[in-house]
Amino acid sequence: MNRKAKIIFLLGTIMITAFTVSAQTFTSNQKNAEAEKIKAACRFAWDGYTHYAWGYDALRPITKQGQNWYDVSFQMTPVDAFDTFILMGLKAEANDAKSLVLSRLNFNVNQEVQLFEINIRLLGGLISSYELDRDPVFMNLAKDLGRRLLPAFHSETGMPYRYINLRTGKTRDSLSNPAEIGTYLLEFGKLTQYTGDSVYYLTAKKAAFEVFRRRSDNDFVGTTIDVNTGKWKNRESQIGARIDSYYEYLFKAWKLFGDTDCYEAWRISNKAIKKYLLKETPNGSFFTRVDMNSGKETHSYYGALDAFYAGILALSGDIRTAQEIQKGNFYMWTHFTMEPEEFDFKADTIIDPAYPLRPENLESCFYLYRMTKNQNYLIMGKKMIDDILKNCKSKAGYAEVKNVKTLKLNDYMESFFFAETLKYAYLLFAPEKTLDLNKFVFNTEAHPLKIVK
Ligand code: DMJ
Repeated sequence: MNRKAKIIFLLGTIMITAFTVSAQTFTSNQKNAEAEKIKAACRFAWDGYTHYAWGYDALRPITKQGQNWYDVSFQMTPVDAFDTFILMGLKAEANDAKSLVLSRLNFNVNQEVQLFEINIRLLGGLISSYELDRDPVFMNLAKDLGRRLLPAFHSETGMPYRYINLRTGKTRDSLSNPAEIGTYLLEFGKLTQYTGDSVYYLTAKKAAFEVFRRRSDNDFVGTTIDVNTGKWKNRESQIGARIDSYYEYLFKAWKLFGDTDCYEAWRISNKAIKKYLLKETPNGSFFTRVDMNSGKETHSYYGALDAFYAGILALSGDIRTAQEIQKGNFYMWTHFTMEPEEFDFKADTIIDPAYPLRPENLESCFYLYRMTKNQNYLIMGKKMIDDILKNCKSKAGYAEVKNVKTLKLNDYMESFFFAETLKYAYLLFAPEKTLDLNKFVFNTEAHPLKIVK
């Protein structure tokens, strides 16, 4: 190449580079506009709830009705939504939600509930609401609920039953799983902080470690276990449904409370996860499923729930692996119109075609953006948000997708759409000071809890 050609080539390269970077750069005005768009979506969804489902657990946005989980309402949507409204600065919506919670939420009812869901959505939501708003009624409700949940742990091993009656304390269903056994450390630890009673944290920690000490020689846990006999009933190991937040809470109990036992359990588990489950492919990295004893692959399935792990790795400082997984997460989202609940990453085929408004992919995108400031995560996040707002929008809110191939909708809006999906989407574009990750840790339902010094 002669001198002139070299200069032209160099200039061309500079221009292409400059164009690529500027095309991928969000100005602060553009970030504001994205944040405002998500706030508007949140207002629209809440309007639907207030018009058609006021006081119910959830909204059915297509037929415009309310729906409860049980015979009585536990105000799932307002509890889950309150802290999101606070973070978004939606004052009127926060007041609405608060008035419902304070005037209607009552745990003194003869009703059996699922311990895990009540803990992550309601107990986590109430504690977080108290920490952001300081109204003592939130904390009184949390303490009352926590006390009613404790008898669930009175099994032969200390691992909890899946269901408990809030008034009688009667328990049911000893066949549980690591997520439904190990996801209490954060909420119960906070109860210990606010009641001064160590029973909460000790109970939650014992349960999680009863799972951990039954791990295989490969350091894996299975998917189903009997909380009385302590025997594994399903030995498939993976990081998605029924196991996910067990790992999440081991790591986050260290972040929130500085519990080094939990960190060590997470470190050992994470080493096994990375050694046996993590699979690199040209489309990004995915986690596979194995038999907990042999380590042999059972299914090469990966899905919406598994996507959270990139966020945990990003928080832990393992950015390189997190980035590879997020590449896989985004492939899963874009390859099939929208993210399916589960796909076979080797066969590249869908196993479960639903998209029930899940947050995990956006959640990991949010953590990676915070940790790297790489604009690509804003681009990824925007694509996912735009797909949700376009494909899930219905008459009075946002509906689950029954099948990502046909985009047919299902008449239900999960409360975690407010608690998590919209929150992570908003925080991705909002100024960092809106939520400082040095001061807060999110529970698995994205309720921010203040880090205890
Ligand atoms: C939420 O209830 C929680 O994030 C839970 O840990 C897993 N699934 C849903 C959201 O997908």
